[in-house]
Amino acid sequence: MSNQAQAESFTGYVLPPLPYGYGALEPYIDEATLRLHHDKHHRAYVDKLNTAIAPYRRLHGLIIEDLLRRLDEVPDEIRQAVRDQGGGHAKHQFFWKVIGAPRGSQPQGALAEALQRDFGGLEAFKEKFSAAAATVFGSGWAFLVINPATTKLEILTLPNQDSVLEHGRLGLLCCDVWEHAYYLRYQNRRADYLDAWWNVVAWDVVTRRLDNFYAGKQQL
Ligand code: MN3
Repeated sequence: MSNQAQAESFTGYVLPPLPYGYGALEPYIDEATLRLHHDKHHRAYVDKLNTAIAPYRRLHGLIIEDLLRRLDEVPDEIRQAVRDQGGGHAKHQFFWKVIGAPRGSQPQGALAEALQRDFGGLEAFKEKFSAAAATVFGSGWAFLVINPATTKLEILTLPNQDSVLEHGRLGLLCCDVWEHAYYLRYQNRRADYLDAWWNVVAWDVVTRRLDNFYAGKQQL
């Protein structure tokens, strides 16, 4: 089959619908920002990723996390596009899941214990995470991850759309600090966005992600 024909038969990655209404995170994250962020920015990552990999049939059908884990097998000419656009798709998919309408959830069980052990408790963790997120230079993300080698929790920041999977870590929580995530409501006040963002963190989901890790289930 020619590359052209493969490209035509390739359906590719799909933009998942936002798992809540566009206004669900008000007043912390406004509806206009969420609409643009999901429908325009996230869609663009998906579309550009699909364009990049369409001619490379052996890369088709992988879940996005596996594609990012196997970046070294991706041809040189599209590796950066896959890192950027694929990383963008994976992280936004992750981001939408770990935030939600405020429902008063708190870290539970193993997560609560690990936050105490590794950071001195939830409030101390939040301070450290916010400080790390506030100092990401330019565009990037902050993450709470588990290091499978040590089973300790770590805070990690990465530029652009780089993936924690490239660093051998599994993400539990992530915060988008690209300006497109907050500029409409908060302009240049990233610290105000971060303060508001804690209100929409879905701690029940984050708790389950760590429980899944301990149970040996794949993180998605
Ligand atoms: Mn974003």
